Amino acid sequence: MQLSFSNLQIPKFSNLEVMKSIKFILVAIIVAFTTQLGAQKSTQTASIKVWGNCSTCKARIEKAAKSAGTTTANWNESSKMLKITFDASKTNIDKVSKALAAVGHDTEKYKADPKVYNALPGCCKYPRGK
Ligand SMILES: [Cu+2]
Repeated sequence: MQLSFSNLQIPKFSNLEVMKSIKFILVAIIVAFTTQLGAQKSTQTASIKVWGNCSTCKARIEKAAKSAGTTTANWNESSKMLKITFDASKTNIDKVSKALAAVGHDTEKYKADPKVYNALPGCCKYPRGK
């Protein structure tokens, strides 16, 4: 009796403790992993070519990029390059390019609708290939 008691009770008890510890460790790992994922903002940077002319274009381009979800947007009038930073879970180059075409600015991915382009102020009518 004494032998079976110690053989059965003590191992059972310690197994339970081991199980509890394993559960605790697993939960801790999951929590740590999830927290890390949440904290890791997948910030990306990109440069896209956007056709435009002047400082009015610059303002329009940067506003459109930000409205499409970029964190920062900086268009260079002479190089025609738009530098953006964005959270990849919120937006992407495709979305930004579409937003730019929607306000009249051609990108390599999307061209602006001729109606929208024609409605731009004269100073903003950047040269357009056919
Ligand atoms: Cu302009």
